[in-house]
Amino acid sequence: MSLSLLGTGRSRVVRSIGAIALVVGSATGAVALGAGNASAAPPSAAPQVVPKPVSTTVGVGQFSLTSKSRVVVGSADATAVGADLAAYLRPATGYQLPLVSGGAHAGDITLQVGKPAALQPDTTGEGYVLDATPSKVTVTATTSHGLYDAVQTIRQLLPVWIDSPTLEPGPWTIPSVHIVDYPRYAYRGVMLDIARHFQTPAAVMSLIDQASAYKVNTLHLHVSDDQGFRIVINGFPNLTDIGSIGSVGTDGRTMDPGGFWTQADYKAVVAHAAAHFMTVMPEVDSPGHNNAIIMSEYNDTTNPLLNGHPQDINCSANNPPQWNFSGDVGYSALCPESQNSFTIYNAIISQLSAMSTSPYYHLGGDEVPSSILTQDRYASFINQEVPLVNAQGKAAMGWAELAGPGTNPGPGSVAEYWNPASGSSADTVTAHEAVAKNMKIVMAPANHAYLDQKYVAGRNGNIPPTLGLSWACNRGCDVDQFYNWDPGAYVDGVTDQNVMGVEGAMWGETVVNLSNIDYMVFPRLIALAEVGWTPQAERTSGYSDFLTRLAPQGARLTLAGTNFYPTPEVAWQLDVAAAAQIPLINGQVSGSVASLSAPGIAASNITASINWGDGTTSAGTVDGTAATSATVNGLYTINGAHTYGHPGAFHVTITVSATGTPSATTTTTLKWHR
Ligand code: TNX
Repeated sequence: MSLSLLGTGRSRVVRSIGAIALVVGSATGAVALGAGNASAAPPSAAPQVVPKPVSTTVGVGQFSLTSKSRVVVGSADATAVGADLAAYLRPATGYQLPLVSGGAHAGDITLQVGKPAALQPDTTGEGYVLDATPSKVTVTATTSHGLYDAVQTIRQLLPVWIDSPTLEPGPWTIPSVHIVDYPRYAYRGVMLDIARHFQTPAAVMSLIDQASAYKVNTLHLHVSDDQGFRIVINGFPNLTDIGSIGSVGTDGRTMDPGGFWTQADYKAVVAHAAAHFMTVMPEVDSPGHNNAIIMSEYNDTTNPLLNGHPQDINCSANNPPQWNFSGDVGYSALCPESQNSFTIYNAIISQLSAMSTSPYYHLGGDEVPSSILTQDRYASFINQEVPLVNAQGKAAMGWAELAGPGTNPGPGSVAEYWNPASGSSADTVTAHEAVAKNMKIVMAPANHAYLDQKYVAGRNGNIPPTLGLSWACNRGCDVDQFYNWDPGAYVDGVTDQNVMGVEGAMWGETVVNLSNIDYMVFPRLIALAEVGWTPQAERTSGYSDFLTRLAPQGARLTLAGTNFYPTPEVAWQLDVAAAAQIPLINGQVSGSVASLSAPGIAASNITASINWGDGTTSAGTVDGTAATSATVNGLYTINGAHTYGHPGAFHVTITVSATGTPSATTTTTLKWHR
């Protein structure tokens, strides 16, 4: 019995051994409280956690979170994360979940900082040990970051509806499990380009919320490129007054709207990231990808910080410079001979560094053709810029060209390898140059890590039609391409000794808003999060194992309002939950009876049937909008109408079906007292 209940235990496939209806509370007579549902436990007891933990041992039975449960924090350094945990769990459960210290009671979740022997191999401090038994859940981690990582695991051990922003009926169970977990790589990043298309701080915070749920720990913000400069820099008002006027033109427009953040906006994003245990690393590309800076400062002759002749910063193809809001690259550069270049850069580097939490500052360094700057002049620029970065207490990171001939990227510097080339290809040269310069490497080969590449391209189609590029993925890069590679064995001679981590890069040429971004980022970033976290040996159980664990993330993203591409590689599931409160007034029900997550399935292809528990069954209607590249993969509502002939307690069963997907069911009890 207990074993058959391991797993999420609700809204699952109908191959049930009988539904369990829990009656929660009693109604006032006018309103019936929907109750717990839970059709069958899934046949496999393995918890569906992404990224997959280092080791997971499933025990017997399950823990139940109840209205009496508390979050027990063992010490002050666990308090903030304990508060996060309670805040994650309150909306869907409706439980108070008070934060307390002292001994744990049955039903409590305890977070404590300690040094479990099992975490000896963890060099990052992000590891944790999680024990769930039928009576309690206990987490021990060496740092509060480890506790936070464990909290993300706890969320995934609970049924998917825990991520609902509104009350859900439960039950809220966690399988008995012993998890020892820590990351493979210290650096697991997501890059967002807010230069090609301006994005609001709120959009970036939303990305932080979702990325951190998969233990991504670095937000790399690309805040400047040819088409825009996005952060106010004191002393250089033109950088935003002029530099932020536009974004890459899409949809037949020459230019899309621009925008910029104040320093207060930037600090708010950094604080939001810190609260999610993510550091923020800014990037202002250099010496190329610089047209917005050049357009801003070329005529800034009266700026007292410059020498009156700022035109000498311009080494671009065009002199004087001109705006170009297309996605062109490789035509702009700042001159390494101009003191003004470094006066401007010093202001940018010092102000952004002071506001940023990452130990790294990303100075770009990519794609400067030798026709614009020779390698000597490129290296000269880098070698003058690196000391400015180091003077702020930051190590330099850059695209892997940074490691090229003549550069001196400085102590602790990191090369971000973007080239798709692998193995012994001659095009892997930048990775070897980085190793030769004792640099660490962040792996982001474009054909495995560029989130702006189309899912399906070229001869197989063009998905999504209006978003994405295909230069690195000329047949498209779906989730498999993001999952099936090993950063420590990608380039011959570059091993985990050299690799510091992985990063997904969301370039902004084609993505206009958060919904567009989310559609390109998810679910592929989740694959990269596992590549960066899970030991390679644990991933050899294969891609299908990953896809099984990815499937429930569809409902979690949907519930969070996060758009995503419902790739056909994943057997997305129907997840249905009875409404927590179904109004039953004078024997009549009319309106929403359940919520449904059905990634990639149009409402018109879903049927719902409601067995009212009094001998009648009627069809429900399915309302909501399926995802497109511009709308969130919607949560559907099941509506129904029924009139009972007499008072009583009625066991209601709601079943949803769609071709090609196992149907799902949920049960609830309606009570009508006269
Ligand atoms: C390459 S590779 C770029 C970006 C573009 C991106 C588009 C590299 C470091 N830079 O400037 O936005 O391709 O996919």
